[in-house]
Amino acid sequence: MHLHGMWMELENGAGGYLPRKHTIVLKPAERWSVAITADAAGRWAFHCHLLLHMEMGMFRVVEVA
Ligand SMILES: [Cu+2]
Repeated sequence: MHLHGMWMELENGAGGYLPRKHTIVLKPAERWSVAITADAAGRWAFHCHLLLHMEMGMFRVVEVA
């Protein structure tokens, strides 16, 4: 999954060192937790890179106001 405009900090259980990512590769049905500091006002795309998945709904707009 790819978030435009802001970093996602991957909560990987490694203490305070959270990898900063724009894109996280997920296996089917896999779940990850991320922390996001919403510090960039605007409308940002949050989506899967597979066109079929985007057409099935894995494309959302994240709005930071
Ligand atoms: Cu996908």
